[in-house]
Amino acid sequence: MTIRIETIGWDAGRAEEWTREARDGRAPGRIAVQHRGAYDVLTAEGEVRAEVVPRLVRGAASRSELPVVGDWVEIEPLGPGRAAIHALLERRTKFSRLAAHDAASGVTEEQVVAANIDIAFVVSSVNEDLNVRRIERYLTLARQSGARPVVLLTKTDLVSDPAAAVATVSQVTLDVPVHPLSTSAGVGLEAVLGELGPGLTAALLGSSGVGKSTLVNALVGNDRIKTAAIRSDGKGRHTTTRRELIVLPGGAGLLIDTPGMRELQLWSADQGLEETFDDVTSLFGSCRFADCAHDREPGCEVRQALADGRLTQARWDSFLKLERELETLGHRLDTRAAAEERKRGRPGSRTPLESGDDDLT
Ligand SMILES: Nc1nc2c(ncn2[C@@H]2O[C@H](COP(=O)(O)OP(=O)(O)OP(=O)(O)O)[C@@H](O)[C@H]2O)c(=O)[nH]1
Ligand SMILES: [Mg+2]
Ligand SMILES: [Zn+2]
Repeated sequence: MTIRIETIGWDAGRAEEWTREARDGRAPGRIAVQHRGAYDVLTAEGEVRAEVVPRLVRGAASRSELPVVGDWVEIEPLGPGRAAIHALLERRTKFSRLAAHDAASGVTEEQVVAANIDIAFVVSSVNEDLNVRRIERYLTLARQSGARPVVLLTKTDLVSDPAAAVATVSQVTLDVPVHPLSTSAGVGLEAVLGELGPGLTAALLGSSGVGKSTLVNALVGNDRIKTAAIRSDGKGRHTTTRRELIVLPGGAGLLIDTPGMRELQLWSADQGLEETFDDVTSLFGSCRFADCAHDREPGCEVRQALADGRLTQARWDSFLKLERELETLGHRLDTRAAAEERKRGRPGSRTPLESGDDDLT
């Protein structure tokens, strides 16, 4: 089945990028699913199964330089339904976190969860799982991604006063839109579609069980993706086990469904943190001392804002926590860079790349 390649997100900028290099016999494709060692790739000629050529794997300094869902790649058709991936096109945006296996292994590695997304839907349910601190954490990475963040509050049918939940969340989202919805009741889906558009790609990001796949199915119009109820013993979480790029019917856009992340640890996101906490960081300029630590210094605007209620202690603590996490990550990255510097030149010292995934943390 052939499609217009614009349907899967190709645009004039990509066409221009494509012609900058000689690509005889090659075609553009977009990663839809990553398997162990292979990918499902969408092309104008249909879907193909493709592997990355060894040269590309060898040249990658880390796993984050290999294709992930949403990436545009250069493929060489190898016969019906098969292809080889030769190159990665420029990543315009990427939603990254600290890879989940790191705590155990001591490795500090970026995991690109989704690439080339235009919109980052931060999904949270409004019932007892609602946690504004977690939303701030997601927004920090969503703003850093380069995509436009939008918050979706699901399962409004489960609470008596959804407007109260929207109001609570809106206190920490600043200029980011917040849409309440109930997929079960069919309420709010137009607002989600309104954020999308032809050729635009949105990733659904959020904890397990908040209803990401249920929303995808509702927008696709059938039960494309398996979903499961959360039981009182917690079973029914982590239903989705892979990330998948899905083309919505009628050119409404593209969605990337992701497995719920139990723990979202920050990858480098100084800019994202600053923007997410613009109300906080904008106070710093009014402190009496330029190097104010916002602790006991006289004339501290942060302390003043905490005292007169312009800033809540919880939001200030949340900012400090995320800032410390980024600092720790920065130290780990510095240590890693120094170690790599020492190893440089020694043959065979590069960390071996594994394919496969580790979303289910
Ligand atoms: N009451 C209610 N339940 C919903 C709604 N949307 C989804 N659910 C239910 O929530 C449960 C989890 O939904 P999923 O779509 O599988 O959640 P998910 O976010 O994809 O979860 P993972 O794949 O584990 O990340 C299912 O039982 C859904 O039927 C809603 O709007 N209202
Ligand atoms: Mg799911
Ligand atoms: Zn201060």
